[in-house]
Order: sequence, then structure tokens, then C-alpha cells
Amino acid sequence: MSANPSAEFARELVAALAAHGVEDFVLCPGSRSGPLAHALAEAGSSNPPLGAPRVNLHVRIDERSAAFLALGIARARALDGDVKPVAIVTTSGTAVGNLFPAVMEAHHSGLPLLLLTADRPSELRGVGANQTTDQVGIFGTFVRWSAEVPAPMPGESPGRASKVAARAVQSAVGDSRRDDMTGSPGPVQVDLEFRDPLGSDGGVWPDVPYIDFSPSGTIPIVTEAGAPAPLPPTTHGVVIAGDGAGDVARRVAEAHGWPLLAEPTSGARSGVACVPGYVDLLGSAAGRKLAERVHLVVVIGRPTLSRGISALIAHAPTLMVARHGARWREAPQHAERVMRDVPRSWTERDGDALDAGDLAWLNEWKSAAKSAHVPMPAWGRRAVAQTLIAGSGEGDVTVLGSSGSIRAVDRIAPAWKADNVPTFIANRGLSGIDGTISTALGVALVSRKPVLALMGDVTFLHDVGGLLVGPLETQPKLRIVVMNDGGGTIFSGLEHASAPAEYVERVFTTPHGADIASICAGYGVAHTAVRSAEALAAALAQPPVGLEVVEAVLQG
Ligand SMILES: Cc1ncc(C[n+]2csc(CCOP(=O)(O)OP(=O)(O)O)c2C)c(N)n1
Ligand SMILES: [Mg+2]
Repeated sequence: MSANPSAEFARELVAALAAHGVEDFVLCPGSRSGPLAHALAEAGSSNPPLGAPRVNLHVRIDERSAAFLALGIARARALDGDVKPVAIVTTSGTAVGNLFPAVMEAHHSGLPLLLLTADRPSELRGVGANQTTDQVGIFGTFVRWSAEVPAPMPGESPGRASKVAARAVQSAVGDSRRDDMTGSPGPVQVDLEFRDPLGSDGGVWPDVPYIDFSPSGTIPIVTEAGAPAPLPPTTHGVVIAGDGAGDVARRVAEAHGWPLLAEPTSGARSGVACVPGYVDLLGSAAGRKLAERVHLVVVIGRPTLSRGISALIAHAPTLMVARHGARWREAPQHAERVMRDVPRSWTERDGDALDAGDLAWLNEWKSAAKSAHVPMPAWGRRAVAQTLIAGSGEGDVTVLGSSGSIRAVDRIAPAWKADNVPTFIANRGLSGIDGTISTALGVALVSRKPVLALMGDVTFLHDVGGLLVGPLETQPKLRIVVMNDGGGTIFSGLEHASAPAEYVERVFTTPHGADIASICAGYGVAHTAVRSAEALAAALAQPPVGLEVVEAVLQG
């Protein structure tokens, strides 16, 4: 019998999580979570003790950034088809609340996060004890499952932590085999009571079993709502590829000879049907005329970027939706069909091969897009995006911030070759400007190549604490390009801009006057300022060796 049941339980939990495939742990410091911290210090060291699992441990001070770091890791792993939960460990109290923004994004994006929140034991809750709050179930409907785990007791036989771990992992990855598992990945909270003592006991690591909660037998995977849905025959179709669409969107468009309007994070911006200049086109009179002649809109993935696309969807005479992401049930109400995945029949064409007549519609879109192209100034957001894209090669990964950054890329990115589409990643679940540096760092931590990130100045400042990567931590190779235009300039293009200029500036643009070079110096992060496309190209020429900031100065 151990004198320290908390330490024993924590070791079993970490071992069981690892046995169920959890490889990455992000830990924030605290005393109540101490048992887990001690266990993870061992498992995450370069030389773990006998019997301990090997895990990737990342330690961060700020729980809000830590949670986005975990989200970035989960995002990058999911891109490789590797859906494994990333665990985050926090102490009790406000620490837990700081996880909320990333949990919301993970919920909407369908990414598996395991929130291991330490708590006081029941006798210390509701009696005014320090750093104690109602944190069980605090994430409400934003988690797939939440568990309240009573404090380990002296003399308790092992096994309880393993069961919790198995169930938590299976809920987070969206195992559809149980009623309480939703079939779609997402966050899970495991609230863990720990009673003193919370310190290390130097105990041995247990052998843990792999527990499968699912009944045996074949798994019915729901792929579509309702009957199989062939696409109605029409020459005037359009395929919209939103976030998470995948290459299948290109194949659907090419099979029918329909124009493909593909957002940067769709993974489908390629091939002969792709109309890269669609944003400027849909904003032009010629584009609006073309849009009126559309009979069928096929939406694959979840588009979030431009009003032209929203209008096309809203006015679609016939709308077919597939792969609308984790919240596929929230697809537009007027959709004829909503499919969880793209039916194979959509990528096949009945009857003859496409002839010139079939391609006339597509060619009309392509030539109209060329004419609608809005000339680009030599220096500005689009020039930055263009320079960045021109310098990126095969297999490159770029994280895009919300607001002007992702939209600049959407406006100017070309159609790539289908077998050589660079990867763009963004938090489009809720399109927040928060946690972007940390998300990018998470992506960089698991990426095989150095990663690039592009974001606005307000977005950068929002998560500037994410720059804090302690000297004992794995140093990611990430170059952050910040477009510094002195505030949130997206708003000057929206309806708010008609208010008096000084009001708009103060309450929407929010000028900050921050000196990004000094901030970087404070965090020990390399910084370069550039004021032209040529200087930016030179700054991007060599891959980053660590964490670096390139400030593209766009104001004044
Ligand atoms: C967490 C969060 N808070 C507020 C917003 C609203 N918002 C959208 S864009 C934006 C300004 C972004 O400014 P910046 O990063 O400089 O990009 P720019 O608009 O200049 O391209 C704000 C505050 C948001 N999306 N997310
Ligand atoms: Mg800005």
C-alpha cells in the first residue's frame, strides 16, 4: 500500500493515457495538479524511469496559450489522419477557465483535447477553501464528455485511473460505438480530485491494460443523412470548397466541369476547374451576374471567408452540402441534402466525357475572373501574402490568422497542381483572433518541416504571451510574419466605417502603439522589420532556425 495514493493514481492515469495513444501533454504549473506534474516530469524526461511511458511534454505558464498550443498539435496531427487526443494539465481555479477559448474552437473544429483539470477533494469544495470553484462540467455543451473523478484513497486497488483514461480517450476521438460517444472528435474534461499529500513519492510505474469500452462487432459508420443523393444533372453548377474540404472537392468539380471556388484551408485549391480569382470576381458586377445563373451549389467543407460565397450559398436554387466539419448538422437549412462525407457518385459523371459545350460555363467563369482582377499595390497585405506564397514550396505548412491575413491569401493564391498543394491551417471553427501564435507553435512542434505563420498585428498582440517558450522546452522552428498596419483594419471595410473616423479608430481599429521589436527582444525572439516585398522575400529566403518574427510594416 502506498503512502501517496495521489502519486500512484497519477502514474496510472498517465500510463493508461499513453497506452490509449496519447503522446502529447501540455502542462501548466500548479500545486493541486502536482501528482500529474511529477508523473509527467518522469515520463516526459529524456531518460524516463523503468516502466514509465515515453511522452512528449510541453510546459507553458499561461493556460490559455497552453490550450491553443495543444489545439495546434491536435490540428497538425489530424491533418496527417492521426486523430489522437492532446492532453492539457492544469491546477484548480481560474486556470481551468483559461482553457475555454481553445475548448470552444476544438468543439467547433472537431479536434480531440483532453482537459485534465486538478481539483480539491470534496471536503474542501463549497466551504470557502482557497482556489476552489465549481469547475466540474464548467465547459457545458462544449465537451463531448466530462467526468468527475473522486480523490484516490489510501489502500484503493489500482484500475480506476485506467478506466477513466480509456473512456476519456474514446470519447475525445469520437468513437461512435457507444451511445454517449458522438462519433465526432472533440474536447473532454476529466476533473481530478487530489487530496494531500501532492508531492512525489518516487514510486514504481504500473503495468496498465488497454481497455476497450466498445461492444465487439462491426461499427455502423453513418456517412449520410437520408437516402443516397446523386447530384442533379446541370451544366450550371458551382463547387465551393471550404475549410476541411479536401482534394475530393476538386475531383467533384472536374468530373462535372463546374467552377471550383476553393478557400485556402480547403486543401482543394488546385486543378483545371479551380477559379483562383473568385473573391474579386464575386465582388464585381460581372461575377454577380454569373452567380444569378447558377442552378446548383455544391458545398464541401465549411466556407467562412467571403460575403460573395455566403450570397452564392444563400441564393442557391439547389444546395448540396457535404463534410461541413464537426458541426455538419448545422449546415444551411435550405440544403437539399447534407452528407457527412462526399458520396463516391459525386466524383463520377454519368454518360459521355465532358465536351466543349460542358466546359463553356467553366471557361466563362475563368475569363470573367481574369477581367475582374483588381490591380495590386506593390506593398500591402496582398503583396505580403503573394511574397509568402511565391516563396513556399512543396510540403510547406502555413498557419493563417483570422481577419485580413487569411483573406489576403484567399484573394491572391493561385490554383496549384493537384499533387503539390501547400497546406494552410487556420482556426476557422470560430475564427477567433486569439491563440494564433500558440496554435502555430503547436503545429510547428509536430511538423516535419519549419512552419510559417501569417497574422495581423492585433492577432499577434492578443496571444503575444505565446512567444514565451522556456529554455527547458523543445524549441519549435516557426517564422511568424506579422502584418503591422497599426490595428484591426478589417473593420474599415465593413459597415462600421460610416461612423465618424475618430470613433471608428478608437473602438474598432484599436490602435495599440506597441513596439513589436521590443516585445520580441523581451521574449528573446529574433525580429526583423521589412518595408518592401523584396525585403520580405529576402527575409523568407532561408528557413527559420528557431522562433522568429518578421514584421511587415504596412503603416506610415
Ligand atoms: C477572440 C476574438 N476577439 C475579437 C474578434 C473580432 N475581430 C475580428 S478581426 C479583429 C481585428 C484583427 O486585427 P489584425 O489582427 O490586426 O488584422 P487586420 O484586421 O488588421 O487584418 C477583431 C478584433 C475575434 N475574431 N476574435
Ligand atoms: Mg492589423
